[in-house]
Amino acid sequence: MAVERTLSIIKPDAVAKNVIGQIYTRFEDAGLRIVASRMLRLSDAVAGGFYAEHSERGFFPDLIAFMTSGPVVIQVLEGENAIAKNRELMGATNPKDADEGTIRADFAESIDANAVHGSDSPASAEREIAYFFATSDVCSRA
Ligand code: RTP
Ligand code: MG
Repeated sequence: MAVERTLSIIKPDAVAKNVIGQIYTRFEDAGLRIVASRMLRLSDAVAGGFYAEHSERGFFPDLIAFMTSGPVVIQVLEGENAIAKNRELMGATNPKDADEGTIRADFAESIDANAVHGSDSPASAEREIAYFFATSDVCSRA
């Protein structure tokens, strides 16, 4: 199986809950490596560009308001099957539907404040990593 990279965001609710380290441990325990990392506050423009695929959806204004409500921690995760593995660790979008033991089941409050983001395909991973990191910022081991 190929080594992949994926873009992960610890959203404002999880940063506010002080569980950055607990979420990083889940990535590491699953065999994913953090190969780039930064903490920042998203502007409306940056959050809107990131979630551009959802710009026509009714939930878009709430999504942008939430993503800009506090600092986020953004990382590139690297490992075998990293994109699907991270989505498994995250659990379903709505924490009410998320499997026991997933990040969203354990740390998320609602479909809006759902703790983490993860790229959903190789194409989105490539776009999303480039959106937040220069190639030289990614300390890949692959
Ligand atoms: P994400 O992109 O944040 O990793 O989440 P996802 O793939 O699981 O879900 P996606 O469909 O990409 O939606 C992006 C974010 O928008 C919010 N959302 N709200 N009210 C709603 O019906 C609704 N649907 C989506 C969620 O916060 C979701 O994470
Ligand atoms: Mg998504």
